[in-house]
Amino acid sequence: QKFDPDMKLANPNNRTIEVLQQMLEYYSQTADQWRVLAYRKAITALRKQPNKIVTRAQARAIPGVGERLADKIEEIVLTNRLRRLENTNNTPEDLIIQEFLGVYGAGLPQASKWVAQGYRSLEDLLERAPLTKQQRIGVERHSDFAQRIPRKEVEAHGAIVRKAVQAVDRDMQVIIAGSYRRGALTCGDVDCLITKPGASLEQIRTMMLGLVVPKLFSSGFLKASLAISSHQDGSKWHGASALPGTTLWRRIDLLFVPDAEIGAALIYFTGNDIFNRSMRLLARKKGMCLNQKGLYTDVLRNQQVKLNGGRLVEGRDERRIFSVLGVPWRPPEHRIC
Ligand code: DCP
Ligand code: MG
Ligand code: MN
Repeated sequence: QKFDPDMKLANPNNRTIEVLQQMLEYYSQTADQWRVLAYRKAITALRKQPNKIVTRAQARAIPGVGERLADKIEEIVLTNRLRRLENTNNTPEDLIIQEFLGVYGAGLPQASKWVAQGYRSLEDLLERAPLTKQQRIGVERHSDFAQRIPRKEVEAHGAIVRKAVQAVDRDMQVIIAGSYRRGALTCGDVDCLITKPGASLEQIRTMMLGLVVPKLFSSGFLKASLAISSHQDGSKWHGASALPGTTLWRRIDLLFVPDAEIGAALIYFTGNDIFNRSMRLLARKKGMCLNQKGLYTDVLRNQQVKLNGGRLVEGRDERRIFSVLGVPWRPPEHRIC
């Protein structure tokens, strides 16, 4: 269900949702994925309520709202605010950690470590902290990477990658996935799936890392590499790119996908992450396993622990993965949970 600004005005739980949204944003910066999930569920559920939810009991009666969240909803309605929210932003350390979490590649452990070591600002990090090459880029380009990318610009980045890819091999394909494929008007990064009919991962990776990526660096489009999976079945290159004549760096992910896995990869990299989670959960309930490589059946589990990987049912055909799971086809624009 997409967020509709007109709905926001009409929704009687507008203010509550707004405060919960702020909490969600806070938790999504602390890598507390369970809380993020709980808040997202509660917000989605509240949006569907025709009446204003005022008491803890009313909130508790909504599916998807647990006890602790019900308490918070009541507190928001009564006080028009949430104490916890003020506490979370209270200490200066918290604010600094939040700023540091915006650095590409820095998770909570790294961000807290920097604070514990006495660094107080991005300038501090740049001047005094021992940074890896990638961390330095993350800090220097912090404000670039924080900016959303308009859809048209995502397309332009994709087109440059496609041109370079197809100059090497006419049959290679570039599909822009992620929030772009879900129809978002602005995106956090550019997610490019690189594939080719009949090709293996090895073939695609060799072509990309050996020819295309170096070429895109020398043409000046690629600016920096931030993460490359170097292990044997490594399948990604994360970095930064800029359109010709511009100075703004964007985050770009190149994801190498063998033909046999393109359907499962399309599902995984289209997301969103919550939609993925519910698809994986559904697969598990049916004794199957869904990951970014395929849908597997006859997976033997003993108390949650996977005993064997199962048998591949489908990896290539996105629609067929939906139908084997018994899920009616959902176009990417509707995969927002
Ligand atoms: N993904 C996932 N779980 C994660 C990270 C990613 O399932 N922990 C999947 C779902 C995402 C997709 O990969 O939709 C792409 O990841 P991004 O981080 O690029 O997220 P989006 O493209 O969805 O959003 P944004 O516009 O912020 O890039
Ligand atoms: Mg993305
Ligand atoms: Mn991405």
